[in-house]
Amino acid sequence: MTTKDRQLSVNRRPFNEGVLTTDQGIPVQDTDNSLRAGARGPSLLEDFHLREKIMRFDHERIPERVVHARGTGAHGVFKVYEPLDEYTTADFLTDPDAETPVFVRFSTVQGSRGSSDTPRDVRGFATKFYTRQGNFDLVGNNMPVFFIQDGIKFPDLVHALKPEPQNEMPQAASAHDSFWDFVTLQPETMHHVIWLMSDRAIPRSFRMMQGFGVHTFRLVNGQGRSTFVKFHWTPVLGTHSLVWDEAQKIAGKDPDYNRRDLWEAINSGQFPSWELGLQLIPENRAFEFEDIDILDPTKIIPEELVPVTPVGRLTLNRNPDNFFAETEQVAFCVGNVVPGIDFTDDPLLQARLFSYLDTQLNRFGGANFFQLPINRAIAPIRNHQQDGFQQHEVPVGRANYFPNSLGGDQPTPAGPAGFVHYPEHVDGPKERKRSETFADHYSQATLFWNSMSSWEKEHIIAAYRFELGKVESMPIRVRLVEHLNRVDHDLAIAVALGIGVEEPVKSIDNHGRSSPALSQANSQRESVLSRKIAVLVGDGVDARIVTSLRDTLTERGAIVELLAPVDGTITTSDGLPMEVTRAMQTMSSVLYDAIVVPDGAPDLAMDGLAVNYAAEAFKHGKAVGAFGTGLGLLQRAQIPLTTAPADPALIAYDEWTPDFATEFTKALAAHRNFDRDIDAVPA
Ligand code: HDD
Repeated sequence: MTTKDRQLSVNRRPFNEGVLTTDQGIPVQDTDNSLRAGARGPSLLEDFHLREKIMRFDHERIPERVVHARGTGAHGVFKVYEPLDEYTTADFLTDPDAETPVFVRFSTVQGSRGSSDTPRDVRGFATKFYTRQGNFDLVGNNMPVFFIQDGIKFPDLVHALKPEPQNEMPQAASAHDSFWDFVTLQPETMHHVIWLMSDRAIPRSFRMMQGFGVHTFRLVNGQGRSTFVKFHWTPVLGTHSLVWDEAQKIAGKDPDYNRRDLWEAINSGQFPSWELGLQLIPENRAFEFEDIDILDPTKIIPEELVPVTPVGRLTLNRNPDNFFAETEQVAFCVGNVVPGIDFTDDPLLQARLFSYLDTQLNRFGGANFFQLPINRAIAPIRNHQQDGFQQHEVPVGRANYFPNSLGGDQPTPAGPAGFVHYPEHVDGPKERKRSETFADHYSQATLFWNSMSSWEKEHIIAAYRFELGKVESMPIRVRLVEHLNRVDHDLAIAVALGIGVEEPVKSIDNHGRSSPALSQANSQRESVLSRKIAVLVGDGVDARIVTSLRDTLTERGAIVELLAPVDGTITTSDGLPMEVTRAMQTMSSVLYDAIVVPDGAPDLAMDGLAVNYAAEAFKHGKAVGAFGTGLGLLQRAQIPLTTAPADPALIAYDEWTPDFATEFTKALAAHRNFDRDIDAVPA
């Protein structure tokens, strides 16, 4: 149990215990009938239980977050590997014995609170570290750059991105005119937009996405020396994505897809984990990078220039007890930093320092939201701030000011032991002006494009085509192609071809640089941990083989579900009943990472739904396996069983052998085979 957990336990109240009472603790006689003047008469105003119950219901909602409204969270711990005293005094980064409690909230950006988990969107990755020196909030995203360079453009960006004002459409989608109008008029967005068009925008799982602090921050050590830093979270399970067709279908089949995935993984003890990595840049190297101003949040510092040093491990190990109390009420503020961590002059970061505190006042209706159990620091809070809506504490004493003699002059400022702002020297005229060093908007979009594998490039082209295909204004489409032409000529042509825009004339040469770390094709592909497999079964399958397959995959950490035409049991080849997990109708191939069709139930090949499971899984690049009569189903799904070169994710055996499980595991770990030819498969 962490310190935070112990602190939270004071506020836990079981839902299901004892006698029903009012909010005043008065036992309730009957909660099904209001107090009436006669059984058929009018309700009486004096019915305090009725009034309270309805009043409480009427007031259940608080304003949803203006962005990142849809999200889910979990508790966990962070541990640093080695003391980082050389760079920072932050206690949680210098004491390898310290297990710092954390709460992490993942989110989408555009959609409202009830929207689906899988739109094409940026994902938020916000971490509250409850350190012994107070709360540190690292409020990042799963993409390392941002759309705009100055926070003053944030309202414009968000207005353009969110549903349009005249009809509140489309929900949770960037594929509409106002978004593309804005971004094509604001070319600093081009780098982030190409990330948004990549598969990064449709993560397979929150557990399989990176996180980034985006801005350059500062670490400050005991001698007052500052080092610029960029924060990276790298998922132990690798960085993996869905495909767009799949993401759209999941939005209907299971809008809670990512939320459920996190919840189930934690409940089943498969605790998701990320490594914290730092890119450390000594002050005197800040101007060393050609074309990159470290204060510009639309730029990365490629790992080839500054490597990412792994420094610690985050593990999420406990689901919240209550969604509203914890996940909805958690209030992140970018301004929450601890001694040893400080800000930089990145103009996006500077605006965020205002916005987060301000928005929490709107969400909570007052300044005491820091007292809510989920937001409360584990460090002692002592000051002379007071009163306001919802004061939960009872401050005792009379000296509510400083200095004072009536209270022993306490609490006393800590002096140099407190948070000392880094004494950065600043000098300049007041002016509304952007630095010339922020002027390059294309070369890192090109870097990203160049770093993609061929299938990633195909997915990006398809995404631009999809999005711009929904844009009604032709001039906006044309403008986008003009911008892409400055990123890469071939990309511009490919997109233009798909959206009815004339091929542009080549205007610039691609600089040819790439950064392999940017490609998801280079991510970890060894583990099948928590991968979900649907085994399609029907009457006649061999129980021994199905059980052996299931056991082998389960032992390796995968989750195997047996799906049959109807729920309940099937009759296996030895005439005995075998319990299935669910009926095929209640699920869908898009909710699984892989499909297996075993021998013994040839009738399944005549079941359109079963055939669709296989066809769709194949279309989405997933591992598809079959043996014996199972092959017949793949044939009906028009899956080419005799492709050359062999498809490593198509495991087709004439009969069962234990090798099948081994080969299938390999294919599953590889996540997807996007190199297969899927165009002919109808799904
Ligand atoms: Fe923001 C929420 C991430 C720029 C203003 N933002 C919010 C959340 C995340 C981010 C993850 C959800 C926090 C949660 O789970 O409660 N935002 C970012 C990143 C940015 C960024 C990585 C750029 C690097 N944001 C940004 C700017 C502004 C805001 C420039 C305003 C000037 N963001 C907000 C906000 C939100 C928010 C309006 C809405 C709800 C909240 O803060 O708590 O204040």
